[in-house]
Amino acid sequence: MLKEKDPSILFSEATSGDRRSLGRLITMIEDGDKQSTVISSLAFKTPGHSHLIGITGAPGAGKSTLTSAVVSLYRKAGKSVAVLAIDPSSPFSGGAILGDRVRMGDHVLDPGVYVRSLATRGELGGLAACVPEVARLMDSMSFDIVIIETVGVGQVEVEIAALADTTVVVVNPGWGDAVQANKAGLMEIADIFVVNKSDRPGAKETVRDIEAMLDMSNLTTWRPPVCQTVGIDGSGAADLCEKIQMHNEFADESGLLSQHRSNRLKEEIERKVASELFSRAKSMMGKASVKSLTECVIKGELDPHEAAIRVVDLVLVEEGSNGQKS
Ligand SMILES: Nc1nc2c(ncn2[C@@H]2O[C@H](COP(=O)(O)OP(=O)(O)O)[C@@H](O)[C@H]2O)c(=O)[nH]1
Ligand SMILES: [Mg+2]
Repeated sequence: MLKEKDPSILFSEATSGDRRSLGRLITMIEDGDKQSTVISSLAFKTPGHSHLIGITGAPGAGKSTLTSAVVSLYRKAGKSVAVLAIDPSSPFSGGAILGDRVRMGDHVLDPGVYVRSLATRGELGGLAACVPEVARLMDSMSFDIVIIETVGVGQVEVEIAALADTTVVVVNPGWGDAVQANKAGLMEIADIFVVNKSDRPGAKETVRDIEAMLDMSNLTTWRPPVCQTVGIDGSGAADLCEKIQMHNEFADESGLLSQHRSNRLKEEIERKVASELFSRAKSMMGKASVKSLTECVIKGELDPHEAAIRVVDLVLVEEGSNGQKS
């Protein structure tokens, strides 16, 4: 077993470019390690200037392929890039997803690129809570660009995708895809649409469908542009990068970016409060006072909701008395 190092030592090693230390820090955040609060606070105190880009869409839409193409362009422009791939189906924890490793193959040896997959281990809610922290760690490591690739199905994934400064929604040619994206709630979070696999028939029609959907929605400020790309040969990737840049500048100048970031912080606190309370309440379940409440519910003397309220009250009372002691 590797002895865990002090997170502040790992942090300074990671800052000076040690990728193993960076990897270990991420694992600690992923695992909800006790030390992760130290990492969070170090990262928070060392802000960088990253532009956080979310790339989302159905499995197989070409997100990883497109990400790789976009990374090449950023590298040509001299920007450092971190890619966080979130794959709910990945059986691996901490390692790179095999397919993505292949698609990101051109970049593995490039010191200006860091690719890491975040595994969910069945607990997507937990992941939603740790993604902002990992993204902030990447920011404090001074990456210019941080890309989060996530599958755009399911509420939590859509939530993760919406964490980004700029959210790119990837669809494929075919009417069904735009409709699916709409149903999954991706229309609302998209800052930019991409019709990838535009080498296939029906791309123009899909662009038109998306434009029609946009015409029908009440857009107030930014109208998401619709790009066409071919991930496998990189066509359209430069146009996508340009649109991403345009969105970033627009969001920055209009105040949308700082408003979005403030909302994100607020949501992050809410999520943390919920998970803190949950774990504290859970640790109370074994206590005699809670056991007797459970007994009352089983006997039919108390309903489960009332019992739950009393458990929460007990947690808060306990916190209060702890506070007085210290
Ligand atoms: N024809 C075609 N195939 C593509 C394109 N982009 C990606 N693919 C292929 O689609 C498959 C899924 O791509 P991947 O990037 O793994 O999708 P992800 O699941 O969204 O990350 C792979 O076999 C890619 O080679 C494209 O523009 N055109
Ligand atoms: Mg992928």
